[in-house]
Amino acid sequence: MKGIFTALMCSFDEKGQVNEKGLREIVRHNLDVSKVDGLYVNGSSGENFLISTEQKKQIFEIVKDEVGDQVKLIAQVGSLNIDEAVELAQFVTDLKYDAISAVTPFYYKFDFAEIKDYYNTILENVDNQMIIYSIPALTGVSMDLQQFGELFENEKIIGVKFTAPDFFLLERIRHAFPDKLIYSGFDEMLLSASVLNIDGAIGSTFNVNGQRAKQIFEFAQDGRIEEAREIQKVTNDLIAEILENGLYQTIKEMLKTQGVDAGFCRKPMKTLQEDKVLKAKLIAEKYLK
Ligand code: SI3
Repeated sequence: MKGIFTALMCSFDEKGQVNEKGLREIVRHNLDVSKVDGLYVNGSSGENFLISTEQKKQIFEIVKDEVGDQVKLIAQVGSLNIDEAVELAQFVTDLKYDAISAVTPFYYKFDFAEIKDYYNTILENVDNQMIIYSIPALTGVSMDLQQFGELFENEKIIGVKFTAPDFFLLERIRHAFPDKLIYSGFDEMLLSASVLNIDGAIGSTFNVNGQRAKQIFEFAQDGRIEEAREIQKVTNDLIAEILENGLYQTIKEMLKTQGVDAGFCRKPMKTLQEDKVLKAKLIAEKYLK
């Protein structure tokens, strides 16, 4: 379960329906070109919070069918509707996903006891292992070291996807829980997290920049920091341009330049205007081989 996991994008058609052919092509690009170690399915980058339960299931099925046992698969099943989270957790466990993950419950200001109950309830109903998805900037939910420790008391919780720029907390978690898996979630901070001895990373830009992400992670593990830093620099030039142009839309347009039918984003995400589509093509030309 260690290594570079792409936070998989999904191809949608203009009406917002899953484009199966395009989704399979995105998967293949990640496996055959980027050669990542695994896929994180139906996370933020998969526009999970914009789609129906049936669409989530459809995506989980297509991805598993395309991947088989080639790489590890983590299914993000978190939902404010806990019945949906349990239903999806059972669904992907039957499909033989290697692990489940769930975003911390958001929107309502849940207290920690409620958050803990959410994870334990999902896990009581499923025979699988869980990776907590912590992304405070989007959920507003921050947890401290002691709270992570309390969640980790459940042995089925095997790790955390840590998407926060708090390297003090990251180091403390690493030190306190050497046996739990820590995945970094900010691609632009991959090297900084890697030197703290994380187990892997999960990111959206790996859909187009997976090879460089693998190099950064592997160089850092080998102590080849200067080489890793050079690649992180190019990576961050790329990420800065992607963020300025529109994150998910730009990654999709870049994938299209590689012959991948990456489709559109779901509303309310906007469709890029022609000038930004052109800019995405220029970014692809500059950074993709
Ligand atoms: O769940 C997911 O799709 C992710 O793994 C999200 C991941 O942490 C990304 N965060 C968001 C909000 O998209 C990052 O990969 C992020 O896009 C990247 O670091 C650029 O800021």
